[in-house]
Amino acid sequence: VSNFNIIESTLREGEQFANAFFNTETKIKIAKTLDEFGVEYLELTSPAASEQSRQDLMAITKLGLKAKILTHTRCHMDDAKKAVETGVNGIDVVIGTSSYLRTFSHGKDMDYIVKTAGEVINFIKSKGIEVRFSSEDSFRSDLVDLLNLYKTVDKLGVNRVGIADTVGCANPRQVYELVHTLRGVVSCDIECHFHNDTGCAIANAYTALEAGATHIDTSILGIGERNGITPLGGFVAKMYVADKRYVSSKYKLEMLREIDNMIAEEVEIGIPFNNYITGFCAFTHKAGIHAKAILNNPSTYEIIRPEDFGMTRYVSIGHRLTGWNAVKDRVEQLDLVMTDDEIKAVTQKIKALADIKPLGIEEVDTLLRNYHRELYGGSN
Ligand code: HCA
Ligand code: CU
Repeated sequence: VSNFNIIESTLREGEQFANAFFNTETKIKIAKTLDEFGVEYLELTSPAASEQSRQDLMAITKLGLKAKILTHTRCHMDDAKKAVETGVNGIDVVIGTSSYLRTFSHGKDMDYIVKTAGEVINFIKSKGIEVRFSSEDSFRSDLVDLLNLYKTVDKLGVNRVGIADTVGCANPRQVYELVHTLRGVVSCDIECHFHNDTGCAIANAYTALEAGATHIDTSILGIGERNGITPLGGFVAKMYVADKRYVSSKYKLEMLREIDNMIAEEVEIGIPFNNYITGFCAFTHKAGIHAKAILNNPSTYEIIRPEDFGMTRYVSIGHRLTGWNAVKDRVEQLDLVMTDDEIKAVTQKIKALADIKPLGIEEVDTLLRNYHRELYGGSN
């Protein structure tokens, strides 16, 4: 995976999250923060959604951000006409292609879809605006229908075609196959959008890139319809592990914590304990064996360097799984001098107490200081 672009959709897919209500000021703050982080594109709600949505979109196109501003519309001339008047750099057009959506949502057949797609794409291109064409529910659509449709729109000169796992049913192997097949059929860029209903959204995004996709949709903390899509932070973590230098040069990684916090606060949720990078224990090491190795060389049990993301590692010692090497490290941090045998003895005291109840770091420190005083006296 040598090159990729992020289409950050917190301001579109993210608005579909149960708790999301972004006023103009908040949208501007989110857009500016993501732009500073370095995402290549920002995708915003359709101007056809509401009058305020239209005005907010125009306000954001006027900010002069580095990121390209996209809006997201149905494959319909009415929507396309509204969208081209807003000053956006590009329009992400979407239509449902699975038999579920064709039957129970918009009720159109494939011939209609091909014809309307052509009209809408030609119109947007005639305005000199970037256009992406995507199917919705791609993984439950007929493969032959899909490939024919993409081949047609590629010939019309779309900038990107999109694949969307709208219901979160796809696994990485299916993603690889579909994107790889599509790569052989179109010459334009390929964008992918993955819902996370079964926990595959990051893996699917990574695999899509391996198979030849070029653009990935994300949202902050993964917020979106139902349980959301590929989270920005988790996706960046995955890509960072694949190519530290490229990813660190592209994005201001140390901003992730501020970005996750900003959205958590806006939509009134906590950051999940097990969140990538910014979860409270993402860099906490506990078992004695881990702690010892981490203190010798962090790479033993860390694939991500916390300092690259402005985070700090924490070695937890107030528990029954603790080991004397980790305790020794704390003793040194506290500037206490003890022999290894004494440290081993005080470790046993910590374990005995921690068998009864978990200990906070202050309690451990007090225990260490008291023990030191018993041995050596003084005021420590
Ligand atoms: C939705 C639409 C969409 C569109 C994805 C895209 C999806 O169902 O709300 O245009 O890339 O998941 O299919 O978000
Ligand atoms: Cu979606």
